[in-house]
Amino acid sequence: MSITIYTTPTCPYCTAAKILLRNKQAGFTEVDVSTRPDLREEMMSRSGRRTVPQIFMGATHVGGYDDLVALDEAGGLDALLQEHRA
Ligand SMILES: N[C@@H](CCC(=O)N[C@@H](CS)C(=O)NCC(=O)O)C(=O)O
Repeated sequence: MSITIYTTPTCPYCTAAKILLRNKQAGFTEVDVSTRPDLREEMMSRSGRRTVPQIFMGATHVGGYDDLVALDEAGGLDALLQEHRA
């Protein structure tokens, strides 16, 4: 199961989310939706949201950066990452 993060290059929340994941040594696939309306559509259809970032762990939708931080603060992120480590 892999981690996917939909991003755009200019989005500070995307940068912050990637830093948090990297700090936890979590590998991820980045999908830049800035020039790909089809992939933005895929992101919106999978997440029901239009903002970036949108983070998925396998099929599980974590949400955006705020959701990632909230999950971490609640103690749930490390366990989820453990499940999705390659
Ligand atoms: N609370 C969200 C904020 C995300 C957000 O505002 N992203 C901006 C780019 S940095 C965005 O997608 N703006 C476009 C829009 O609001 O439609 C999160 O933590 O992920």
